[in-house]
Amino acid sequence: MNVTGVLAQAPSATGQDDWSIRGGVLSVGRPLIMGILNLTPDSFSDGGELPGVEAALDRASRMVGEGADLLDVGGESTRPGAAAVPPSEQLDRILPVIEGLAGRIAIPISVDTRSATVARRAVSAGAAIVNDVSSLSDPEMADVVRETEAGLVLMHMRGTPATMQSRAAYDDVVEEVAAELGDSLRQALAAGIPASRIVLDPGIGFAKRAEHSLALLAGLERLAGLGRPVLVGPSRKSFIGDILGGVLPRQRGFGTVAACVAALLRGARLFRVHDVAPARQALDVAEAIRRTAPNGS
Ligand code: HH2
Repeated sequence: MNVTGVLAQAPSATGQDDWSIRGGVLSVGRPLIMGILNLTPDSFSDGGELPGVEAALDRASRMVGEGADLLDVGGESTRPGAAAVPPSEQLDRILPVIEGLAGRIAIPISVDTRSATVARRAVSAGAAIVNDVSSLSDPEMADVVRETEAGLVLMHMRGTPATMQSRAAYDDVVEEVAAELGDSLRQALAAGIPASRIVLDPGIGFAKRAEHSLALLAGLERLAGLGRPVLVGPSRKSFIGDILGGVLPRQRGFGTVAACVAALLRGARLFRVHDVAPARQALDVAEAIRRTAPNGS
């Protein structure tokens, strides 16, 4: 299937630098950093690090101070093999923090969930974006996003976190992910969600082996060609550990920064990371170099 230009736009077309979210518009004219706030006991790199609301609010304030543009709040780990967490449990984890953040920080909050129930409650509590790693698999999710006017991250995955690694088989990973993300984009548009509210994510590590994640990061221009800004989430993921001889997730900070910079130079505009300060420095410097290059890329 030919998915080039689903929106009939060249990558630089007017409007592609803007992301409409609930209550405003974010410009991706500069690289945007989405700081990760995992309120989970079992996330692959930082599970259990933020045991109470105060610890979470402190971490959030620190990330804002370090230059985060968005905060992504999640109550469910989606690491390979993880089981789904019931909506009520996700809400118990995230709502007090979103409510606390809503009056305390000036940057938008996204909610990392596959559940429409969780998304609706989170947006009511102050979230402005739904980050759905399952790309609208919950039949109610498109309605929630349309009705609340939230921004939407559509991420590529096959199956569920519990099953996805058995489906990491591709002949041409870049073309297949572009086609499948294009299908998700069309589904969202058909459900009445405006293109201006959507960003696209190749789903690094989701139904991907290390070679697939590398190929996708190297081939991001193809995804940018779908006509919406591209977000990447390489932070601390296993492909970095594989390259570096098995270093543990918390020691993958420099590798994460390298992946973000490489992704920026291939067309990504949003970066989901655990460690905001190094990503901020690296991306601002890389962006300045990119803009100075003779062809601006
Ligand atoms: N990765 C994770 C979770 N959510 N969302 C988007 N849009 N893109 C990603 O790559 C992405 C994501 C997994 O990372 P993490 O939150 O650190 O781990 P866990 O799922 O174990 O909580």
